[in-house]
Amino acid sequence: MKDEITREERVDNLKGMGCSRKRVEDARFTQGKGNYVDDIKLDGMLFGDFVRSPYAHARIKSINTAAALEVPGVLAVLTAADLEPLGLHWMPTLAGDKQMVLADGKVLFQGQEVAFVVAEDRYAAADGIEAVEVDYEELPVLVNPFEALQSDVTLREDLVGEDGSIPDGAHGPRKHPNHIFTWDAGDKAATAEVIDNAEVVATESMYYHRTHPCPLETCGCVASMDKVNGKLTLWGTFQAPHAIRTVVSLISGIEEHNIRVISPDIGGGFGNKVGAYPGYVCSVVASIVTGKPVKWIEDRMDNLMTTAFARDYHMTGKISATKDGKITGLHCHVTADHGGFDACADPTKFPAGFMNICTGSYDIPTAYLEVDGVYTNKAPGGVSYRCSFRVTEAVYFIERMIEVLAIELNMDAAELRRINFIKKEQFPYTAALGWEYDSGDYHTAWDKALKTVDYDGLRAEQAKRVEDFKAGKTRKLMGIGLSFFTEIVGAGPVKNCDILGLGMFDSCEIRIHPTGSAIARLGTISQGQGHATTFAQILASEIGLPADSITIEEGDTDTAPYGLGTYGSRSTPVAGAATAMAGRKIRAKAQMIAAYLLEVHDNDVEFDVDRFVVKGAPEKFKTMKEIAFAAYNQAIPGIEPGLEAVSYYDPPNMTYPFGAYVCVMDIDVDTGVPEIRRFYALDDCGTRINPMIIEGQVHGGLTEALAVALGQEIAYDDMGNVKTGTLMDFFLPTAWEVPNYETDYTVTPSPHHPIGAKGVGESPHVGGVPCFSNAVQDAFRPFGNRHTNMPHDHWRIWRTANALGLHD
Ligand code: MCN
Ligand code: CUM
Repeated sequence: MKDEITREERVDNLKGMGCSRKRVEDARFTQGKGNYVDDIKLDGMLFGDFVRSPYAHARIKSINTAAALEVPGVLAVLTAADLEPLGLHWMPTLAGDKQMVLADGKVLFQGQEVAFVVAEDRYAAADGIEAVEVDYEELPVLVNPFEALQSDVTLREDLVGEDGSIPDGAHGPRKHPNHIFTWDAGDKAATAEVIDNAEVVATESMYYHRTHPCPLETCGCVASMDKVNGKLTLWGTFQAPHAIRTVVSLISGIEEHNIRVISPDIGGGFGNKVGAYPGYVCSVVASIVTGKPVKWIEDRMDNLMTTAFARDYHMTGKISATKDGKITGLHCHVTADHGGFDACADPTKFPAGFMNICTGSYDIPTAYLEVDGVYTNKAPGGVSYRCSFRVTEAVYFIERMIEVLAIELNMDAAELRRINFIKKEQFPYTAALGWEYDSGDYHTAWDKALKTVDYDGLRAEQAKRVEDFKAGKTRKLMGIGLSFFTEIVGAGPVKNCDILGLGMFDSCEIRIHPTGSAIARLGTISQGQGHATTFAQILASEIGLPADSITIEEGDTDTAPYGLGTYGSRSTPVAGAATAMAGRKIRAKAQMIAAYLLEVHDNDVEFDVDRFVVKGAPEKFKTMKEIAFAAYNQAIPGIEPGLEAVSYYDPPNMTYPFGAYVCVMDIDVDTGVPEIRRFYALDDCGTRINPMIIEGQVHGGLTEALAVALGQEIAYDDMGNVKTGTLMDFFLPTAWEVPNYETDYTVTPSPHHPIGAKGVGESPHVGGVPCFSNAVQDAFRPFGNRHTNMPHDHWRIWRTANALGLHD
């Protein structure tokens, strides 16, 4: 048989790995045909909403629901007293703590859920909420974790013995009633010794402020209990639908096979939708009580004020080096503000996430990290916002410490990085705090970045600008922001990563249909990352069927294989690997079918793009389409009919993507307005599946980095009032503030991942925040600036200029 088309054309037809295939999801999204939770409308569906606490810390003396129950359309009002007999007034958090579902005796943060009003529609629920009378007695408020650790006000009375004793928490001993855990890594004594005897030491304290990912779609769910069949269906904004099913089963007692959890389209997750919220529990209970479906959807203020915040890390560092800039040791202490309940969503053994990657991209022989978690009167959460489990904090910390050390050494910060990078030949590299970096080539990436932006030219221009400024010729300073980051994503190896005891493997199940098209289902769930597009590309390359003929389905626990969901940029490293492995099982069976059809031995055929060919006789082949059909219509001795496969993949290690970013900024010292002139981002995420999707991820992550570095903050006043609970006060960048990003890449495959891919979803955020911040700080370096805290909004930048005497 003669080919009609060339081999290259056959490759192109697959739209497999490496192709900038257009997003298949966008057909529905761009036409308003997405199906989000709030689009779900069921017969007789009710609406539930919360009475929330106006106080950050108060005792609840009484709740009177009588007037609310009189409001037309209100059907029920749930309080902790109603949930208590069911054992549902508290729920477990993903961090081993427990959290009130509805206020039980007291409230611990502003906006906390106090009562759940169930009504015929959202409007009646709102009227009902107004009519619930709650009598509060205000208590002293603690919003500063350092004060909380000294205070004699106990926030969590449930965690103190009657005799005043302090029982251990989920992560060991606690040293104060408001203390959650101490977690450490590395060699404390050796690090102290190295730093004490070092030629040069730089010390700095920094605060990575509290912020919020603010997805366009807020959190919500619809619970529908079918009492006849005993089946509960729960639609919701879940980044981990299977884990939610298990949690719902464990806390409700409903058997897991009778629970179906569905994540429909999700309008952005960014970690905000990993945890379990009181709204889920109350909706389920309300549906069971009323026998009707119940919907709960947060409004914007609810979302900003109460669901998973990000960061709130107070970090103090010491970094030591030789006179010529070789780093010898690193010490980091963190005071971590977790709010009223420890509801972080880290792997169990890592209460501070992967903060112990804080040695960054550098070969630092000795290091020590210690983290103290603290309760305060703020909303719970802590792991969200493209954070890779606190890697944003870790990278911000080390990239600021490097800059401060460069000042101390009076050295160029790019050069200081270069001489300390882990070298290509050192991989796999075991860091002082324990992680084994799989692969990297930092010098190549750094040199490419610096060359592309003409780093030396920029520094010369900056020096000239300083001269001009001093001579009164300009009021604008120039900052060159540098950052080099190493991420750790793909949680994770079951041996050290679990959430609530569930090992963090992931999965893919493939069914090939007789006509040569397919459906693949995964344990992950896209929230905008384009999985339906990219996972089909992995399969296209693995099994030789066009990506356009492969449906990817996620998010329905009745159909998808068990997986831990999408966060920590784990989908590609874990579920992507499962996809490739399941594809290879398909291919292995296809090989046997092909050999049978071609009447040769299995070993005499080989895979070639979209077919198996007889070795040495390329004109003799069977296409995957033909093989698929044969799997269903031929009786092949020794081979079962059908063509299906499933893979559960436990990754042997995490993946370690990295990148080199440069930001060039002009700052008007009189207005404090920064103008981003250039932003260059080089990312290395190993094998690239879809360059266009990667670029989209990078643009999104950088824009969120800009937001966090330059203005976004969840700020509290001393009374625990959230000062930034609306989009009037909470900065969301628009096209107006966002610069034109230049993206670039190198490719250093992961040696242990079946296709060499590393994650990328969070990289631009992790690397972007220090890059923007360093640009601001660098502009002021010639005038004596060492460190100022984010967010660098216009007011704070102006104050920095003022404090440095630049307005005199
Ligand atoms: N990709 C690729 N080649 C690679 C790596 C990734 O083409 N070498 C593609 C993937 O196939 C996938 C996308 O890039 O389509 C992101 O993949 P990955 O890095 O594996 O991250 P996840 O899919 O696990 O997404 C999670 C990550 C996280 S944790 C946050 S937070 C975040 C982020 O993704 N939330 C997002 N990006 C987001 N983007 C959107 N639009 N919405 C969110 O909520
Ligand atoms: Cu930490 S935000 Mo993402 O892991 O969903």
